[in-house]
Amino acid sequence: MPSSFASQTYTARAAGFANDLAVQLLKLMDRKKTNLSIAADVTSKAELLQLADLLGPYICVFKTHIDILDDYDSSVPEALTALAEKHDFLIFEDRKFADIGSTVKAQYQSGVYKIASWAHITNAHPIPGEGIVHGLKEVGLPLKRGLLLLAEMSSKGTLAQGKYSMDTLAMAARNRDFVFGFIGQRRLPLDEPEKEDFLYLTPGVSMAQSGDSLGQQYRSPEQVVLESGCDVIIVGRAIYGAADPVAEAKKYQEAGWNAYLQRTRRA
Ligand code: S5P
Repeated sequence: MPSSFASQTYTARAAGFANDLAVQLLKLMDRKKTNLSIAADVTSKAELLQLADLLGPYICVFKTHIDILDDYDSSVPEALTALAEKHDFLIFEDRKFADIGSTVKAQYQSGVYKIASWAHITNAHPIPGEGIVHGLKEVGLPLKRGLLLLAEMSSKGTLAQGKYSMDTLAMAARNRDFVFGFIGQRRLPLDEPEKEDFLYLTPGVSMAQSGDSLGQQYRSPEQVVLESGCDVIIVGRAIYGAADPVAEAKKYQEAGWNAYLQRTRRA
């Protein structure tokens, strides 16, 4: 580390992506000078929309778990979309699909949440095999959406490691029109030197804690971006749980951005 791709600017890397949304995200990050994503794991729509409005100026991606809202209704995606336009960020529904292609297709398109109709980005576990990507792609590609695969997880004892993670990369490489990156803990090159670029979005980030009581494990923005070559830091409780979430978001934005500048300069 850093690989040849990780040492380039986000904008320079945009040309190497087949998925439109990845191109949009890479350019957005340089334009806004942020590689911060907020994991807004709150349970009321008022809190969720307030976080999106308050933190919108400092983030590139707003990550939701829409199914934890106690008071969800169809006005939520509409309001979130308006805030995404106002503040120039993308919406990532962290749905972690994990079923056969036919089922995930229905889960993505239909039901209460109709995720595909509003979430620019969603993600899936590769555990069922490649049919999961094909099913989601049938719905998402015509809508110009993008998919991330979970190659690794931040939690203690995760089974997503070793060959499983490398096979996940190979699955993504066969579906570059739709899959533009990973949820992962470090850049995992398929080939050395890397032939194809992917984006790595990384949760498990805190500057204050090393973990929680339920197996979450944290690293600093520097460890994630500079040492592990990841592209986007995903920060949840460390920001929305702070007394002043805006001040905290600014700190994480600055730390993530400085790590990226150092990474691209030292090449
Ligand atoms: O490996 C993972 C993958 C994800 S998407 N580990 C994670 O923690 N996440 C998500 O990131 C998790 O679902 C939560 O929304 C967020 C981390 O939240 P925090 O409060 O621990 O920062």
